[in-house]
Amino acid sequence: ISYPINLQTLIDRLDQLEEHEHIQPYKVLLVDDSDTVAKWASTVLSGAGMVVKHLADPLKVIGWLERFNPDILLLDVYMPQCQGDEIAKLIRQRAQFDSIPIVFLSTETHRGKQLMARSMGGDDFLVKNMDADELVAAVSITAERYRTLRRWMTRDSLTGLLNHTNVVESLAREVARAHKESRQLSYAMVDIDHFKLINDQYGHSVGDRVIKSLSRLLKQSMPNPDAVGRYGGEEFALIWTDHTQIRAAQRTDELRVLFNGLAQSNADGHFVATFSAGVAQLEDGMSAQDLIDAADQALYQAKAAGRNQVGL
Ligand code: GH3
Ligand code: MG
Ligand code: MG
Ligand code: MG
Repeated sequence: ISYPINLQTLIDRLDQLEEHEHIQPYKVLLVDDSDTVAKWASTVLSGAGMVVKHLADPLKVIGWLERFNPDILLLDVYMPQCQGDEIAKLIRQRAQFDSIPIVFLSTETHRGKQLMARSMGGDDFLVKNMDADELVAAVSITAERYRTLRRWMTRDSLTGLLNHTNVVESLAREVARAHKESRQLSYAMVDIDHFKLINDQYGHSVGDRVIKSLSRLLKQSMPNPDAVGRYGGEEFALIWTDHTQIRAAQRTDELRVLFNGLAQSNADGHFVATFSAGVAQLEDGMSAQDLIDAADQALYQAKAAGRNQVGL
């Protein structure tokens, strides 16, 4: 099916929104030695739909940041074991936690001391006698801002798919898991055929729409939306977990047929776009890069053999 351009733009927007449909509740890690404060904050934030984990011992925070992977850390300043701002400083020395906001929650009302704590790596400073609404608003605003930031860092803006860096990281994780647990793993590199011609004949905005229509198809058809990434311009990466090469090639070929069936629209009417793909499977001793290279080699064969086909 094809739609007029303005409607198509709207559909693309909705597609991008789709991913936000399954909004995950914010995960809050609350570090406070006071049970009273912890109980109050936990009740308020859980009541607003958040998932709260309370830690009374600040020295356990690093382990819990890794395990719980919170959207936000609420940190008391005065605790018997150590100061919250010292904890913040320690966390900020580790790049892996850069995208977790730290908000102090303290009875401290002295401006200078608040600023000092923030200079140690805190994003905000909340004073403990606030009302419930204020706490919920402050936590959700900061958590949401960081989520948006993370989304921009990991996703491609044209398609909403994982970007190059993140799909390669995702593949590396799956390669490690497949080796460790002796699972099958295949990888497909998909490349639109003669894409330069599409750009040259119809213009870049039509080219962009072809890229988006393929992204949408791949996102909707893959078992897990994060198994698809935009590897490069008109190149896509498909991670087929628990698939042999043959099975992954069959399923990639089904996608190829579906893509053939889409009518792409330009100013004068419709045209058909095609892709070629190369599929490789993980063998003993192979790295993620080896897998990508093998798929690339198979893609090259598919192109040389006439395009619009899946190579092994
Ligand atoms: P082949 O069948 O061998 O893959 O031919 P091709 O023309 O698709 O191959 P090539 O890789 O040489 O061309 C890809 C082109 O895609 C080059 C580049 O200008 C274009 N391109 C890359 N990213 C984008 C994008 O985001 N939007 C548009 N419209 N074009 C893009
Ligand atoms: Mg305290
Ligand atoms: Mg290419
Ligand atoms: Mg191409």
